[in-house]
Amino acid sequence: MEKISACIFDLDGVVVDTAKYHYIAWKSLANELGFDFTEEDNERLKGVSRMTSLEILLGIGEVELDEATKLKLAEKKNKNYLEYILKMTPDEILPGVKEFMNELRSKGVKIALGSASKNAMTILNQLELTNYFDAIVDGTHVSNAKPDPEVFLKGAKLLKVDPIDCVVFEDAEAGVEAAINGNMKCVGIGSPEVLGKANIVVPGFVGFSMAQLNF
Ligand code: B16
Ligand code: MG
Repeated sequence: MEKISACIFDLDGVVVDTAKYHYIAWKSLANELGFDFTEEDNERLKGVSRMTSLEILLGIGEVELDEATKLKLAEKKNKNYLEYILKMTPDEILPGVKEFMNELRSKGVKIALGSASKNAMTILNQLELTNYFDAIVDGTHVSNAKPDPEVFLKGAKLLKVDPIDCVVFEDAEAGVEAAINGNMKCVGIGSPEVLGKANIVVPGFVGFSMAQLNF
């Protein structure tokens, strides 16, 4: 096995399923604007920033708005989304995640977060997971969205490890590309059809261990 100094985790879709709450909040906004927003549409928002998500949603509804209105709508959606987030509990951590993180800790592998979300700190606190991370980089710290590798490279820098010795865990295609663009290894969490560029793709963390990081 090659040297692995750090594992960098995406948040939504890897550590926790917040996509369902994003969906409720975006759908409610779309309905207010007079059009429907399906679960299939919601797939297009995974891993994408809040404002880009809004642009995609408005494109689906063929609605054109000025910048000030867009900012207000994004804020409104986030307020609604936060009502769900603030009710989350540690039970919502996806199965196997904590066990794998405990293994990493016991083997001296550093752990970082690399998420597009500006609500990452709130979510980690709700999940009581904040203390598991040696470094946290989220949507409030970066100016370039995935597939730009900025979020992961910042994590590696904070941990003082070489990108080549990092493994990224990602559920979105743009996130897998960001890892590759950062010269990091990547485990895709989800389906091989979408995440085929990752070194390996697994459905989730149940039964997952460092032994599988042998690529
Ligand atoms: P927020 P990740 C991403 O999280 C979500 O996948 C994406 O759907 C969301 O639009 C984005 O965070 C921004 O979230 O509105 O909370 O800032 O997968 O990068 O952890
Ligand atoms: Mg994600």
